[in-house]
Amino acid sequence: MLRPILRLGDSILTEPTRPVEAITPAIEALIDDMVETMYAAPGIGLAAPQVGVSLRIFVVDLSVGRDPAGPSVMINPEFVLREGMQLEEEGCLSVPGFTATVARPKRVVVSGLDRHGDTHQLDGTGLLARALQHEMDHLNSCLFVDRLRGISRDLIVRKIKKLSKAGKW
Ligand code: GNR
Ligand code: NI
Repeated sequence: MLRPILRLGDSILTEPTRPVEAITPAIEALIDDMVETMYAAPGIGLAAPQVGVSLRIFVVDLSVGRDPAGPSVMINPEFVLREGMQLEEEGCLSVPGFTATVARPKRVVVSGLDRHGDTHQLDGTGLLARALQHEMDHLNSCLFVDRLRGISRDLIVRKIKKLSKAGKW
């Protein structure tokens, strides 16, 4: 089932997230919905707060469904390693229509549970490192605009406020 993606300004995106205590049928349904919603968007990642659920879960698939290996699911993820720095363009399904250059680690290793409750790690450089860091930020109430320096952040926030006043956000 597709779930609506919340946008910047929705308070759920900035609420603290809770760890998943047990992988119940409801959690499995949530994960299925997150994958379906990510592919439909289309996007390369999606975190639970983006669909209104304050739990520590994200999904990622750089191939947007083309890779037969399927999406990666991370439940209660933690950073194992962050190294280096990259500067690339980035967007977010919760900030549609806007992109900005964001400083991110060059390589990231994240450890968490898969949908069966088994521990697994994702080790990525480039876009995967960027996506992993971006989704971890969502679990910590942080959007890419929060990582921008003053001027470029203010510009995006001002434009969104204007859109919001016009009922177009
Ligand atoms: O689809 C997405 N593309 C993307 C591109 C560069 C850096 C991060 C991302 S994640 C984004 C989907 C999203 O908003 N996930 O939270
Ligand atoms: Ni995002």
